[in-house]
Amino acid sequence: MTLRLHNFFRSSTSTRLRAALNLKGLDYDYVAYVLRDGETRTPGYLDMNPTGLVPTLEREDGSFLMQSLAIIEWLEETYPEPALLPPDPDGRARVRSLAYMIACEVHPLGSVPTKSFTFPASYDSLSVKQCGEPWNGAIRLERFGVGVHQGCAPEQQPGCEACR
Ligand SMILES: N[C@@H](CCC(=O)N[C@@H](CS)C(=O)NCC(=O)O)C(=O)O
Repeated sequence: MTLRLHNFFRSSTSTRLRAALNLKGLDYDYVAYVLRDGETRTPGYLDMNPTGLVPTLEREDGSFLMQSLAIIEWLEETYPEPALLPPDPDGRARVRSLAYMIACEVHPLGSVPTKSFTFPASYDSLSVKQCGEPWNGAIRLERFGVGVHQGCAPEQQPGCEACR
């Protein structure tokens, strides 16, 4: 058996893990879930990952890992080459600080629970943008020279992979 990735194609946490797996050149089986259909809230999924979130990595021995950054750290320690982190402590601190900015500050604002509490009746992206502006991690990331997709005009969104 190979690694099995339980994930959702449009989930940013799943995407960061797929990127790490692909950069390391690791083979894995892709197991797809649809979040809005509640497919990660079933007893079977909760047995693998009690948080009901994606991604979950199933290992060769049938055990499971959760939390995308913890899984990426595990990959880095288990399959050190090619390395995802730079060799020097300063470089490692820089990469980790960018990763934590996204995971700790940007991601929670766009998560399903945040959006459903904040905009229970009518969720629209303009309101989310206005609400998120004071904490907009993307702006901080750009100060580090990291390009961030800010979203297309409505008429361009159907053709844009990142907006879909
Ligand atoms: N800190 C977790 C966050 C995982 C997470 O929020 N996953 C989202 C998709 S990006 C999810 O499963 N959402 C479904 C839900 O909240 O019901 C990680 O990095 O793995």
